[in-house]
Amino acid sequence: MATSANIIVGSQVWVEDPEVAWIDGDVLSINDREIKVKCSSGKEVVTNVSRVYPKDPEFPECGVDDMTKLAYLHEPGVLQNLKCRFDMDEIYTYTGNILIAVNPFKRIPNIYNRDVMDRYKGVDLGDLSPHPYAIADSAYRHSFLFPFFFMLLILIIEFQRNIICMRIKDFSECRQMVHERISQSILVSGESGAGKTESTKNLMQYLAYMGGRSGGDERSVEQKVLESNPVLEAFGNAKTVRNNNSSRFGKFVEIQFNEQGKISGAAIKTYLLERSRVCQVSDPERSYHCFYMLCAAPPEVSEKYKLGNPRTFHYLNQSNCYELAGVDESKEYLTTKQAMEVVGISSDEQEAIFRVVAAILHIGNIGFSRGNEPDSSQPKDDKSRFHLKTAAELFMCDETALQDSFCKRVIVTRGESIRKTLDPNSAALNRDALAKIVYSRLFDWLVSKINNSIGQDANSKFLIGLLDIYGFESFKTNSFEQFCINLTNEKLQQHFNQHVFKMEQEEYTKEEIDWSYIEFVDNQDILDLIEKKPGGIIALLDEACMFPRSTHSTFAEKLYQTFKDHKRFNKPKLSKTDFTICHYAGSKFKQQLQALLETLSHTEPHYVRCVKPNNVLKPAIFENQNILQQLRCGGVMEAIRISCAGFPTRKPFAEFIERFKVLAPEVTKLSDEAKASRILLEKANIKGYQVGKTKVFLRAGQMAEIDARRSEVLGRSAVVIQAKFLAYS
Ligand code: AOV
Ligand code: MG
Repeated sequence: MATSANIIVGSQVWVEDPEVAWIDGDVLSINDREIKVKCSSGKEVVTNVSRVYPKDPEFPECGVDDMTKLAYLHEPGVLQNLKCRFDMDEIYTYTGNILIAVNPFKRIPNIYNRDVMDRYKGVDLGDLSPHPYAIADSAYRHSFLFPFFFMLLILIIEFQRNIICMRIKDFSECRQMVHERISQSILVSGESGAGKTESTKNLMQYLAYMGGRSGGDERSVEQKVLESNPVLEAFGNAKTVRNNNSSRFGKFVEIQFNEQGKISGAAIKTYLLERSRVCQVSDPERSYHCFYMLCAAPPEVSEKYKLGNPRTFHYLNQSNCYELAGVDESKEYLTTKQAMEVVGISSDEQEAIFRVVAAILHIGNIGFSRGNEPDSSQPKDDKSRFHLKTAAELFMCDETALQDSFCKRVIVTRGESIRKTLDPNSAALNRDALAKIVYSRLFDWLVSKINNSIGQDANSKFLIGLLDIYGFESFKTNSFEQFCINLTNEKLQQHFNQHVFKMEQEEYTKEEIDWSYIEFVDNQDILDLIEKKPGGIIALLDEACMFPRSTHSTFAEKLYQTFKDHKRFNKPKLSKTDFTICHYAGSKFKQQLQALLETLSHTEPHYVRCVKPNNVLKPAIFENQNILQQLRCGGVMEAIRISCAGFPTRKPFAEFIERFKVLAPEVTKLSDEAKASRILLEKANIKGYQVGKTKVFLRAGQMAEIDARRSEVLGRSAVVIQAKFLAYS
């Protein structure tokens, strides 16, 4: 008794399971729409036939390296494939031209080195096993396929916390240089700890290798670019609950190339370093790595800075976490110094940097008690006075001036400045504010120092931009920062939606191709709610800021009134000032964001989607539910569906005819290119293709078929080593 085309009693199927998402089993009986399945766990379940998927009885033992090769393309199939590859340490899998990277949480030997880079050099995407090198190679080579230069962008987008503010330099100029050519971009995304930074480093490593000069000069531009990573990570990364090495800043690296395709300069811009972490850490997280390294430095160093056990410092001991498994902080200190050396930071400068880092720890230990006058404060005891003195020495400033900066406030009125004393609480807040500002200025100084040392090539011929930002954020208390961060993510998600979904559909429509539209989640309404002029939240906030009497509650009241019927806007029941926006996953800022999106809209994107297999950050644990959630949120499932259901491979008639004219040389005499293309397709015995107004549209895998025919005709080996399922337009 058959219920649907391919499920009968005895069939192997997948059924939903609350624990493992999908479990396999055999169909025991079918009764109208009800189906009884004996699961491989031994459990018997009865479910509706619409909730059961057929399982591929011929599923290859080692899976497939491209999802588009799956015989049955559905969620359980995708999950089974990722899992069986993950179990064999095959962490990369294509879905068409999207690279899915599952974080192994362990070093997989011999997959990132010079030999491997050599192998990927100049090889078409899909001809070798999936790898970030293949993505970087195809992007790099595209710049040379087209004789004149274009801009290449690599974007890292994450789905847990996210920041964006950037300016794409001279983009219009680049546009002119590229003429009609389409720029390339690689978008790397994933939640915190999914492996975005590691993936970017792999992409950078490959680009540095391709764009590097031979000779192996330790201080070449590409070496400096690569070594900027450990330096920035030492000062801008920290252990969080989600990632032991979480990037706490946004970063845009623009790599400049000369005519020969060699790296000739680079510019690094950083955004919104998380400042609060300097003086506030919650268990089991840590502050920035540099603090712990410096405490673990050789004794002569830590003595010079009067440091020691990190447990003795208030800024570090609010959390019980001091060590990182597998990390030797004293070694990290030396490694960081070496990297600083490579990027051009002199020993004197290193000394100055570490003095500031140490001084911050010391000021954190200054406690305040009430002073002699009412509402005044002073260091509370000898210990506090010792730390104040040490901090002043390290900062090389006057001790009294430093104390005043905590305990007094200068109020400037018309032409007059008045000093007001502060109570102990306010003094402590002042102290923390100073620590945060000094640290973030130190970070900015480091970045500008690295930039000066690497140098800019004003005459560069093309650029490669790498943007490493952090994803959707949701904390117990969410401020304006999170609002901006999440708005950015929405915009980037929209970009992804647009490219993978809207563009596909628009292209089909433009080419008048028969296409049953697949619905996708459109987040335009959220963006309108926030950004629309006039009337959006930001416009209302601007307005509120101009009224001196505005308060949190008057602003909130205005929002409640304006958006009371908006389906994306909610007022929490008991609050008078909070509001919620239901957005996809569940900051100058705007102009910069606009510039990024403008740039992106002119690029041909490639995607790397990083997946975090578990929340305990351990190898060999593959949590189905968790992974599925990431694949769904990031739009990967829809992307797979669209690219496979549709016609992922497309070629303009002229290019298609040029490539395959050997199959029927007479077609070159035809003026009707569509007809000529049809003849070639018939000759190659291709079924189910579509011919649009200007392009040929092929189903996944068909390009490989025609290529095989062409090889046969050319008398070459007809064996296609590995089918390539996505050709570039
Ligand atoms: P993220 O950039 O996505 O998080 P990372 O790139 O820092 O995540 O990766 C987190 C950790 O996972 C790394 O420190 C490694 O231990 C491990 N890891 C990731 N990719 C690989 C790989 N290919 N091979 C081996 N280990 C890997 V955040 O910066 O928190 O969003 O803001
Ligand atoms: Mg990161």
